[in-house]
Amino acid sequence: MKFLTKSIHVGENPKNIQYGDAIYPIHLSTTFAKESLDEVEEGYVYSRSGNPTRNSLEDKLASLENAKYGLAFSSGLAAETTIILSLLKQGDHVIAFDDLYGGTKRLFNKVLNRFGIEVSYTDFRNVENIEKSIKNNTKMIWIETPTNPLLKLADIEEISKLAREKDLVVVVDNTFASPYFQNPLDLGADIVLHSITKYINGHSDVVGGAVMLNNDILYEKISFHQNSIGAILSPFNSWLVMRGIKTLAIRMEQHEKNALIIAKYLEENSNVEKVYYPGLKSHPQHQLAKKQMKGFGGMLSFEIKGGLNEAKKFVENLALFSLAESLGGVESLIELPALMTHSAVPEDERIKIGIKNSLIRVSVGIENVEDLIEDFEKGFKAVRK
Ligand code: P1T
Repeated sequence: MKFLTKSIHVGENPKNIQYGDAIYPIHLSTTFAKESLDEVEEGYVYSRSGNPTRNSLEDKLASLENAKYGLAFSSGLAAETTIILSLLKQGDHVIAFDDLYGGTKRLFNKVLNRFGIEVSYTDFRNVENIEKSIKNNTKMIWIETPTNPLLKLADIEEISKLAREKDLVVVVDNTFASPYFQNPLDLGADIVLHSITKYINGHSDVVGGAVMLNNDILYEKISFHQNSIGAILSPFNSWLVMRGIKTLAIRMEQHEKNALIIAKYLEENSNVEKVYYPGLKSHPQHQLAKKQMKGFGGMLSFEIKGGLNEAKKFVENLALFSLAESLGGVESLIELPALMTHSAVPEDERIKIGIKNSLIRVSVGIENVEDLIEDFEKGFKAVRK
């Protein structure tokens, strides 16, 4: 099946449902009764360990990444935590892209470090930097591509090749691209991770995470810990995400169409210093984007001329773009990484990576793009005043 068909049909199984529901129902029951003690370990037992609605979503999630297995978590960070606690132990070392979602860095630097898991950061745009960072205790390479918020790319295929030689596990946070535009497992990665709070659900009404993978041993470990830690997605949220996924493909097409128009508009704008969008020819890794992605997505960032004051004035004078964290919903959102999503990253580190105070991150929604540009015109006018 092709993507659109899978997103609509996988996990629904109308023929296997008691009343023939055309869409999979919500099973809210926390526990499942048995006829006899001989059956207590058969089928569904307790909803944390397995729930029919969550499992249906997990089948759908797996299909989107061409994966054998899918697992749904209570948040993207819960998925990240579970991956790490399943596969690593005290004394192990992770190499991560230096440009990552601020919350992921907080998890690595302020939580996992207390349990003796060491993370070092480097610029993944050059694979040599990763090679140089490998130590005797390195166990995992943590990729985010495109990165949040600077839209830097890492070559998944190259890095996976290196990791295989060195026996390291490759995790790819595929949140920004969505499974519609990028499939890291097909490029050699071991584990794909999503904040399904974003594009996969797409309607800004569920916080959730997902892990997709093919390897049986890694799956056994992560699913054991998903149950043992208890970081599961609720049945209602699972159902909402099933519903959201059905339009993922057509939403992504529209997100990308709008984002490319806005990126080009910003590139021509005299109030703008620099635009970061992998779909622009001026993006230094545009060729890599064309090689490993099927589309460029709906996220972009830009530096406004001036500094923090100009950036603040711009975002506070928009009507259609809500000033809010998060991304990937049908409605457009805008934020200042320095003060919002990446405020947990120390300022000197932030500046070193390239996240300036004048950086504005945009999650381009699927509204009419002319209306969005008109809104930006208002923002720039307010800045010029
Ligand atoms: O918020 P949560 O569902 O726990 O997902 C965390 C996460 C993981 N990975 C990436 C690339 C992310 O962007 C996020 C969450 N990001 C935001 C809330 C944000 O505004 O960037």
